[in-house]
Amino acid sequence: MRLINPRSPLTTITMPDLIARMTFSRRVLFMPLNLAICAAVVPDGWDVEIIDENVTDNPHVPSVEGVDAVGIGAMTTQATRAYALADEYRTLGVPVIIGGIHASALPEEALDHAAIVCKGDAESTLPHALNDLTAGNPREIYDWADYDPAPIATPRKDLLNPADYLVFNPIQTTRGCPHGCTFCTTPAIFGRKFRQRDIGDIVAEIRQARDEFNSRVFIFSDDNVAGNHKWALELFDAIAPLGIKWASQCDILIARNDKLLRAMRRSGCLGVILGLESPTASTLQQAGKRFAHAELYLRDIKRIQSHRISIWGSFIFGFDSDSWRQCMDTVRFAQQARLCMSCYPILTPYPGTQIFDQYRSEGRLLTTDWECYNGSTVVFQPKRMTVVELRHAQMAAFNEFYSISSAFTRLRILPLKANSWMANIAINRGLEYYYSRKGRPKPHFRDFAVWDSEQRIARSLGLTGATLPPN
Ligand code: B12
Ligand code: SF4
Repeated sequence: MRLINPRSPLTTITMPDLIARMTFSRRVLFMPLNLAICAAVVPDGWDVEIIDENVTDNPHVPSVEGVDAVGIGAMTTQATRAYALADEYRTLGVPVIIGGIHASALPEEALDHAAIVCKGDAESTLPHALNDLTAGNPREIYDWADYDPAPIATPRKDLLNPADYLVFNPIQTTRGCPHGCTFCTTPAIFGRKFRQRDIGDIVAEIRQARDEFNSRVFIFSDDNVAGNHKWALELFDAIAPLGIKWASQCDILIARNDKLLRAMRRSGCLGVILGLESPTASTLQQAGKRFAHAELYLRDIKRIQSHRISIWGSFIFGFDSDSWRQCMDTVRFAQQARLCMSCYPILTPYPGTQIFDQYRSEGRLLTTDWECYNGSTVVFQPKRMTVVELRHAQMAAFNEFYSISSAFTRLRILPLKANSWMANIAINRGLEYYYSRKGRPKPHFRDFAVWDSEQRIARSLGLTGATLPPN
C-alpha cells in the first residue's frame, strides 16, 4: 500500500527557501503523523510505504508497479492536490482511499475522486476498508461512528527520513477537544468526543525517540493536551521521570488549576500554544468560545507564566466585529501580556464548521478553491474591513509583534530566554527576507491611518480607488 501526503501550499506557494531558512534547513516543519499512524494500522500482509510530496523537489508521478492500493490524507488546503493524485491513480486502475480532515467533512466530494472515503480516525476505519478491499467487496464510505473507537495507535516513524523534518517526533497524547468553537474543524468533524491515549504507549514512544534519536524536546501534537485535567495530571506525573522538555496546545482553563500547572512544569513543559483568538468579548462570542473570558485573559496568562511556562498566543483576524483598530489592539495586548510568540491567521471557514455554513448561506464565501484555505488568504467577505485590509492587518501584526524592539520589551535580556529569542529572531529575519524578495516595504498598522486620511482627501476631491498594496 502506498500512502501519500500531498503537496501543501505552505511548501509550494510560500517560498521554499523561506521555509528552509525558518526550519534550520529542513524541508518541512512536521512529519506526516496521520500517515505514520495509517501505516501502523494497515493489516498484516500488506507492505507499506509513505511518500511525502513536501520533501521532494518534483511532484510525485503516479505509477502502478507494486501498488495494490493508494491511501491519501489531506487537510483542506491539500485537498486539490489530493484529488489530482487520486484522479491519476484512478486512471491507472489503482483503488484510492482518501481520509483525513477534509474528506471527513466532505465525503461526497472526495468520492468523486476516490473509490473509498474513510471518515474520522484511521484506527477505526482503515483496517475494515482494506480487509473488504482484499475480499473484493469494499464499501464507498467507512464512517468511524459506525465502529467501536479503536485506541490511538503508535505511528510507524521507520517509514520516514528524520533528516527531512524539523519535528520528526511529534507525540500525540489525546485526540479531539471537549469545546465547540464555531470556526474549529475538530469538534465539527470529530464531535466533542475527547479521547486519551494509553499512557504506557505514550511513555514507550517517548523513550524510543529518546533512545533512538536522542530527542530531548518534544511537541505533543494535540488540539488540547489538558482538555481533561484529571487525566492530564496522570500523564504529566508519568512523564516527569523521563527528564524531557515538551510543548503543546491547550485551553486557557489550565490557569485555574495550580496543581496541574505545577505538574506540567515538573514534567518538563516549556510552553503552550493557547488559542486565545481575541482579547475582545464580542469576538470571542462569535468564535463560540464560551469557556473563555476576555476580561480574565491577562490575569490567567500571568498565572501560567508565573509557573515559568511560556505562552504562544494564537489569535484569529477577521471575525465580524474585527476592524483594523481591533486587530492592532490585539497585537498590543499580546505585547502587553509579554507573550513569547504569537500568530495571527486569517479566519478561515473550513468545511464542516458552523462558520462555513453561516458564510455560505449568507453568500459571503469568495472561493472554494481549497488551496486558498490556508490561513493567509481571505476566502470570505469580511464585515468591517476589505479583503486587502484584512490581509494587511495580518502581516502588520506579524511584523510589529516580531520587531526587535517588541521582542526586547516582551522577552527582556535577563533572565535569558534563549529558545524564545532564537525563534523571534528567526521569524523577524524571515519577514525581512520575504518583503525584500517581494520588493515591498514591511506593513504596519500606521499605514491604515495614512490610508484613511488619503481616502478622506480622495473623497473630498470626488476621487475613488485608492488601495493598499497586496501582501
Ligand atoms: C500539528 C498541527 C500542525 C503542524 C503540522 C501539521 C502537519 N502534519 O503537516 C503545523 C504547525 C505545521 C500546522 C500547520 C497548519 N495547520 Co495544523 N494542526 C496540527 C494539529 C494540532 C495536529 C495534526 C496532527 O498531527 N494530527 C494527528 C493526526 C493523526 O490526525 P489527523 O491528521 O486528523 O489524522 C487522523 C484522521 O484524520 C485519519 N486520516 C488522516 N489521513 C488519513 C489518510 C487515510 C488514507 C485514512 C484512511 C485516514 C486518514 O486518520 C488519522 C489517524 O486517526 C491539528 C489538529 C488535529 N486535530 O489534527 C491541526 C490542524 C490539522 N491544522 C489545521 C490548520 C488550519 C493548519 C494551517 C492551515 C494553519 C495556518 N493557518 O497556517 C496550517 C497548514 C499546514 C499545511 N501543512 O499546509 C486544521 C485543519 C483544518 C482543515 N480543515 O484543514 C487543524 C485540524 C486544526 C483545527 N482544529 O482546526 N498544523
Ligand atoms: S478550544 Fe481549540 S481545539 Fe477546542 S474547539 Fe476551540 S478552537 Fe478547537
